[in-house]
Amino acid sequence: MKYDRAAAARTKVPGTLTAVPSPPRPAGRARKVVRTAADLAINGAPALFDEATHVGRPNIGNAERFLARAREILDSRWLSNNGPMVVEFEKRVMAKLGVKHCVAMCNGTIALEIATRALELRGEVIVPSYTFVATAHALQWQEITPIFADIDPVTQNLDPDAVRRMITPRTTGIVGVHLWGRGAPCAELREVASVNNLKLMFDASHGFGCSLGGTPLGNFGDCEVFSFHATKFFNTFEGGAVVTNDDRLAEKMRLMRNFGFHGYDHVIYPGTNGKMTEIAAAMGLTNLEELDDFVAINKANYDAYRAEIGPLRGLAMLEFDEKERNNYQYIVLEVSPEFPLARDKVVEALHAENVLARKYFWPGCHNMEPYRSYYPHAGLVLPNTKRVAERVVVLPTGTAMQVDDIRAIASVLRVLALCRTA
Ligand code: T4K
Repeated sequence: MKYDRAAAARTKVPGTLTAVPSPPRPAGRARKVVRTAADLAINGAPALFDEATHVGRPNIGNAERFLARAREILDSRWLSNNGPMVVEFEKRVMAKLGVKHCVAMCNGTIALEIATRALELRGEVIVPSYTFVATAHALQWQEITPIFADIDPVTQNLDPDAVRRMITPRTTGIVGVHLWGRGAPCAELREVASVNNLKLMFDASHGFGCSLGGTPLGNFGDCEVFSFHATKFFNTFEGGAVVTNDDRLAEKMRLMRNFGFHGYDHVIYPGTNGKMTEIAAAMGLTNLEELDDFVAINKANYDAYRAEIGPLRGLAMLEFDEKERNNYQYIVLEVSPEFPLARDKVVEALHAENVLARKYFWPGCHNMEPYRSYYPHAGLVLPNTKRVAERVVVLPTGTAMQVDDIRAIASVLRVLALCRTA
C-alpha cells in the first residue's frame, strides 16, 4: 500500500481518529554480497552499507498523528507541568501495564533518582555492574554507594546469591535490572530483600511491554523505572516513568517531580524538576498506538537473525522465553572462544561494513569512573560480569531495519566464522 501523506495530514488526534498507515519501512540497502573473506570491508572491499546502520535507531509512530497532537499543544499553550497529554499518557501506561500509578518523568535517570529518594535509600545499595551506567550513577549522584553484585552468566541478570554475599549492615536496598527486557529473578530478590529488611526496586528501562511469569514488568518490587529514551523501542524523545502499586510512594514521587509543590505557593517536600513535557507525552501517545507493530517488526528481525546466525559455532544469540511477552528490542550476541575472532575484532569488522554494532555494557560500571578509582578491586567478585561484558555484541534492529539488511549482516558474520586468525 502506498503511503498517503495528504490523507495522513487530515488525520485528527484520538476521538475522531481514522486509521492511517505508518510510512513503509525503507528497502534493504546492502550494496554487495559477502561470500568470502575478500568481500569484507576490513580486507579492502567497499562497505556493506553506504549509510551507517545503528543500534538504537528510534521507532517513530505515525508522524501525522504526532504532528496533529503537536498542533493541539501549541494551540492550547499548555507545554508542561502535568498537562493533558501527560495525564493521558500516564493513564494509557497504567492500563497497558496493569499498575495503579504511573509518574511520568523527563528521563529514566531522573526517574531512578526520584524513585531512590522516595524509597529513602541511603548508605549502600546493591546493583549489577553489568548495566547501563545510569543505574549506578543515579545512586552515586545522591551519595549512595552502589555495591556491584555479579550476574548469572546465562540470564545476564543479577544473581540472588551474589546479592546475598554483598549485604552489609549499611545496605538499605537492591536495584535489579531487567536486562535486555528479560525479567530479573524478582521472586528470589524479593525474598532476599524481605529477609534482610531491604527496599527493592527495578530498573525496567529495557522492559516496557515485557512480562515475567505472565505479569507485566512494572508490577514487581516497591516500584519500577522505565526509560523512554529515543534509543528505546518505545520512546518519548527523552522520557521515563516510575510505576508502582503503592499509593503513598506515588504521591511522594509526584511531589518530588514538581519541586515539592502541593498547590500554588505551598511546598511540603524537597523536590526537583522531573516533569515530562507535553510534546514528549504526545510522542508517547503516538508511539503507544503502534507499539504492537514495533514489537512485531522486532520479532521478525529477531527471527531473521536467529535463522541466519543460529547455527554459527561460537556465536550464541540471546534467546527470549516465548511464553512471556517480549519486546525483542535488543539483538544480543555472545562471541565465545570457539569463534575464530575475538569480540572486539567482530565489532571492528562490522563497523568497517557500516554496521555500528555496540559493546553494551562493556566494560561494566565497576570499570568506569568514579567506581573504578573508588573500588579498584571490585572486579574480583564479578567474574561473570567480566566474561559476559567481554563477549557481548549488540546488533541493529527496529523499524529502520529490513530483513534483507539482516541477511546481509549475517552474511558478514558467516564469513567471519570461517576466518582463521584470532
Ligand atoms: N538504565 C538502563 C538499563 C538503561 O539502558 C538506560 C538508558 C538508563 C537507565 C537511563 O535512561 P535515560 O536517562 O537515558 O532515559 C544509549 C541511550 O542514550 C541510553 O538512554 C540507553 N540506556 C543506552 C542503552 O543507550 P549510548 O551511549 O549508546 O547512546 P548513543 O548516543 O551512542 O546512541 C546509540 C545509537 O542510537 C547511536 O548509534 C545512534 C542512534 N541514535 C541515537 C539517538 C539519540 C539515533 O539513531 N537517533 C537518536 O535520536 O546510550
